[in-house]
Amino acid sequence: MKTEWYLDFVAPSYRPAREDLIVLFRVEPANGISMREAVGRVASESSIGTWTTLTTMTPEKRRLMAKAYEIKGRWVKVAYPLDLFEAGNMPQVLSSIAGNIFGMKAVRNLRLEDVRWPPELIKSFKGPQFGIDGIREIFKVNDRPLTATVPKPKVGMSSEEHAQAGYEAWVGGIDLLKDDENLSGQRFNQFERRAAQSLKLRDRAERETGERKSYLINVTAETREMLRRAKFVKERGGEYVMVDILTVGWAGVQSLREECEDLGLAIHAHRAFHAAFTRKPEHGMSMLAIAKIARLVGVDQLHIGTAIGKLEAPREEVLALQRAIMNRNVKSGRQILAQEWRAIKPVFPVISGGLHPGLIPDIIEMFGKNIIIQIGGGVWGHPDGGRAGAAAVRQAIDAAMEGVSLEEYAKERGELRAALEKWGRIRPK
Ligand code: CAP
Ligand code: MG
Repeated sequence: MKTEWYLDFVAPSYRPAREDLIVLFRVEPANGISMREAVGRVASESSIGTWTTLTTMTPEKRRLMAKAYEIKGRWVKVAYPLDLFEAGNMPQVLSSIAGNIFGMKAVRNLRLEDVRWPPELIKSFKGPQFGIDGIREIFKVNDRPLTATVPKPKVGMSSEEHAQAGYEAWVGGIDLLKDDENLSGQRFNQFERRAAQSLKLRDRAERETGERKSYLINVTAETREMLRRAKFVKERGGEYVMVDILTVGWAGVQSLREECEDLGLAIHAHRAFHAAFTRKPEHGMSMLAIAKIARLVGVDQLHIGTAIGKLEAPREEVLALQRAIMNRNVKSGRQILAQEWRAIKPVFPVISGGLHPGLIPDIIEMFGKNIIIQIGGGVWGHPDGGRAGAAAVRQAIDAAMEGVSLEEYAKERGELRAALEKWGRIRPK
């Protein structure tokens, strides 16, 4: 009597259909388990199977079986029939392709590396409301990176201090004030007070500088509260909400995306928590897969790393992330599946983490100018304060865009000179 049917999910000669969802997995079988047995278990457990044969199976149900169809070393591609998934329901898709399988005894390690999203599923998600062109339209700035800063210390300021820091940074030259990922509505910095006061000073900074300014206010909270906070931001004249996409979860992000469609608010996505499962190449889920989900669900801006800052991110990985969220069509590559994005708009890449003016030319040289550069400590650690730190950031960008060395540019610009004297070109650890 046959007690298991895992190998029924292995179909090396299968050629995926256009409407299949395809996942690229890295699979490390447990001792005593062959690669075929391991990939059969992955395809089975993530589609319709379980540990043993079933009396309830019918030919009709078998058409929902996933198929492991390409095994190369530790890498396998699994094709999933479209009917396995509910259109527009990201949590359900991930409960399937990124659910139980990570805990199976049959695999010592398992990593979900990339997902090729089929056209039918892509159509069921909103994608970014504004995209890069829409964001640049708000600021009327097309010839340089946009800039953002987070007041530091990241939490601890009162609403008044936070708003004042925002004013200093805006008049110093920064485009976007940003809340830190763990700032929401603490007792000493209530959300409504911070929003109201910061947006009032934003208006003043716009009048004084003649430049558009905005505020990425963090609405991260229980979902209904997030929607309430988004409405509050709209009433106060804000253009954005910021959300920690992984700690609120994809259902929360989808609800916020729906609300922001009605309110006409852009979404800035922070990815705090990602390194809990993206950092190890042998187990978990790649930031590439996360970034593509974020684009599908519909954020307008997304942190993707710096390659040279304080947080771990190999240069090639960050560049691949940038292509995945910006390009209309992504070519297949090493551990990357080809992806057509059809009508889904591009997402603005945010380069952030351990940056300061001395690193700006390297960043622009690596990622180009169609990026947002976020600098926290590199502004608020400036010897002459946040306003000077903001000015130094803009001066470093102007130098890079004019092809002039920072040192040359700093001869006539004290704020940049002071930043270079403090940090030079150091790359934080
Ligand atoms: C950067 C930051 C951002 C990180 C997040 C921080 O501050 O505000 O959260 O960039 O990482 O809290 O560290 P600094 P990533 O500019 O002072 O480093 O962008 O890789 O998601
Ligand atoms: Mg932060």
